[in-house]
Amino acid sequence: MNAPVKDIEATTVIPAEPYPWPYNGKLKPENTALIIIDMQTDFCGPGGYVDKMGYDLSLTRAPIEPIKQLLATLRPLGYTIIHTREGHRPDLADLPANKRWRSRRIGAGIGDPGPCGRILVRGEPGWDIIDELAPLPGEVIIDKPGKGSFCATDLELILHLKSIENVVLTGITTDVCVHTTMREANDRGFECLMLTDCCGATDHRNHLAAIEMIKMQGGVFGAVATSEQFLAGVKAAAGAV
Ligand code: C5J
Repeated sequence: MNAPVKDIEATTVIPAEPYPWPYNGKLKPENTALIIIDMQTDFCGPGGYVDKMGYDLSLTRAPIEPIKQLLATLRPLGYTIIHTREGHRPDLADLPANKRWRSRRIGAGIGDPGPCGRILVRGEPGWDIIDELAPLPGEVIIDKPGKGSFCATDLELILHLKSIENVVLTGITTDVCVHTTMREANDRGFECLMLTDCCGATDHRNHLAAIEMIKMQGGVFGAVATSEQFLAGVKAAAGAV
């Protein structure tokens, strides 16, 4: 009788900070999801919510090209791709009064008419994901009323049903929706990686600060890397199977 063969599982890690990611070396298309957060006209297009608030759109548009490159590699390899959209029901039943009040105070009232339709309202032109990063048929889209992608959505259920363990975070804005989602995912036991060049904030100092926060305490919410570092790991993992 032949002796049993020990299964040696291939491991791949990304040279991320503050530790090589993922912690267990298990980076595979079957257990890893890319989440692209809120790449909507309202957050990075002319006439949208962020534009109306007077912020520099070049900061929130910076991740478009790097995310496109990421998709070009991950889609054919079979990684799970998830898109999110922040927005509210047309009757605003899911819009907290204080969120509306604060936005109106600075001249960009959520639910009010703007150049791209009603601001942050589902179904309006400004709420759409930008054409450059449009979801493909079959990719998951999560509609969320808040900053975190787990609050009042079925994201956690979907990740579990797809046996996802690793979550790669991209999109806008680094310090708000991306950070909140990373914190939520980390608390739920997902192994998180933020890709720094695939995120952007309305203030570059906040983008940098949000990255630093992740690196504290040995990686308090996970780790950070560039898309170049991540894609090198993905390609190595693909060669290892
Ligand atoms: C914000 C977001 N900043 N997608 N939303 O209101 O980060």
